[in-house]
Amino acid sequence: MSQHNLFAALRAAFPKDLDTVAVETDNGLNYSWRDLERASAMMANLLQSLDIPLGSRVAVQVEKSVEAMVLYLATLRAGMVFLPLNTAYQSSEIEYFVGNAEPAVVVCSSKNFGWVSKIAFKAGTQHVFTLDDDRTGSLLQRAAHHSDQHTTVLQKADDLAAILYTSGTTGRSKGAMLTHGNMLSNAQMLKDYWGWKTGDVLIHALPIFHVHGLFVAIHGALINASKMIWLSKFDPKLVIAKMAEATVFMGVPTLYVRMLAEPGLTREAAKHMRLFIAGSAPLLIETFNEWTQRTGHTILERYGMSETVMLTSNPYAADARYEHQAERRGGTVGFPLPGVGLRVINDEGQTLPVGEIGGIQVKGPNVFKAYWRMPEKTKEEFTADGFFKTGDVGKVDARGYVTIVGRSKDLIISGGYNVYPAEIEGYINDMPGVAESAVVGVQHPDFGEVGVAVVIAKSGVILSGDNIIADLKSQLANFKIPKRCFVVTELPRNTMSKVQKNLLRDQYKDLFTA
Ligand code: MLC
Ligand code: AMP
Repeated sequence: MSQHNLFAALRAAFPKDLDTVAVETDNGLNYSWRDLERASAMMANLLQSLDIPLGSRVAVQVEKSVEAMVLYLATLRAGMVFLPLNTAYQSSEIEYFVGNAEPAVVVCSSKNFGWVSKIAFKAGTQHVFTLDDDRTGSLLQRAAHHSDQHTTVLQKADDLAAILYTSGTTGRSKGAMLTHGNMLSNAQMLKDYWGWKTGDVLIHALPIFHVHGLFVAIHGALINASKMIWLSKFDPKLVIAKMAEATVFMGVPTLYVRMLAEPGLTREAAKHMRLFIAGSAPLLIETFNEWTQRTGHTILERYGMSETVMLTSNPYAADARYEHQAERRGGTVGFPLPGVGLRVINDEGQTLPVGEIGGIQVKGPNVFKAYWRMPEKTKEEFTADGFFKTGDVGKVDARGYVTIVGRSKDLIISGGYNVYPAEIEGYINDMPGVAESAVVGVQHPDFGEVGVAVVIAKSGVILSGDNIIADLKSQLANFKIPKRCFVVTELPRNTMSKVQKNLLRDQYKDLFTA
């Protein structure tokens, strides 16, 4: 069997001189390529010593650190499946993911060990380790006893590398199963498409529990043997200061908006940079234009999903191999990437002509295998001829540029994080005295979009919006909390009695922008 382990391909790209710097952190540490190689070998040996089968899930909820990235590499290396979890998730959210994925290993911050281990042991997990962002924790202590030599476990392209939980259209979160082949094909293609060069340096300022920071950014740098400037948290001033030593930056639109608010963002500050990439949420044309004016650089916007990694991208430069490549166009997400099939479909399932708006469907080596233990859901989300229904609504123009105009899925994207109104409504509806609720997304100058809750009380009950928000905060990840909550006497309904969310969105549209 030939080797398709994603780690093997990333490792093969390491530079000849393993003692050069691979990662430089914001607290003054330098990790060489040899450090990544040895530390991931030790952790991979530890995972294998646990006597758990190949394909076991390793669920990880830890603060951002280089060691957390090494744990990701070690998991691939050992033929296990990485399951990253947002650090904002609270116990009921973690309970669901751990119960559903049944990980053999759970790694958490030591401050959360009490409640996380309780959930994990209840779900049958045998091994719970801690890992903190100051290079401490039982994971590192245990790994220190293992050899720094390790032979990467053979994997087929179709073997599972990671599970990313995402809610999609309705119901509970679904685990999107991504294979080694999904991610390697995407990473190799993007290296070429985005013109990665020898000497490129990436500023890594995103969290590492979603596609953008974990896969697109890390794979992009590693497969090009590029150094990463590793920021534990996004700080606009620090990113601008680091631009003098870097060439590539990736961010969600909120990061660009926040950097534009800094007077230090100038052409001079950005002159060493080669490429600014944005995605995960719509980039406003105003942000796109202002960035060009202030820095002289045109942001390259691309579009992707947890289920598919990257799907479309604006061009890096005009390139004869991709006949239609031309300029980066604000307001569009560019062209389907090489190997990605993309079509726009109407409600009857017919492919629409140029310029017409419909549901976006995609196909390609990057598209995930299935939803974890949900064969019915998986079937629903694919067409008979193998296209995945993204839930995004868009159009393709005559030159092939794709524009996303909306979503058929009821989803709010806030600062690059997905928030599912149905989930929040479920929590509000369970509160005493609540008759019904609706959560809608409205424009926000910083986060792009935020949730607003509109609630009806049961007859005779007096509710307070602030109390509802406080109650939600005690149960849910902070980014999911609606920024405002209104208690009203009725919700707008259509003739079928369905709440008309479009009217609510309209009613509250200027709440944060007026
Ligand atoms: C933080 N807050 C948010 C929020 N992030 N509210 C709404 N949406 C968000 N995204 C709130 C917190 O609840 C808190 O509120 C307050 O802001 C301060 O929290 P914080 O953690 O200190 O915030 P900050 O560090 O400023 O974080 C903002 C951010 C972060 C933009 C840096 O959200 C972020 O890193 N976003 C990137 C998400 C990302 O990587 N997405 C990629 C998905 S992959 P309070 O009330 O408690 O004080 C994907 C596929 C693809 O979509 O195509 O890439
Ligand atoms: P996630 O499930 O977190 O991976 O989020 C994927 C969703 O983010 C997509 O289905 C889109 O709705 C949205 N998205 C990603 N990139 C873009 C973009 N450049 N413009 C608009 N929406 C985007």
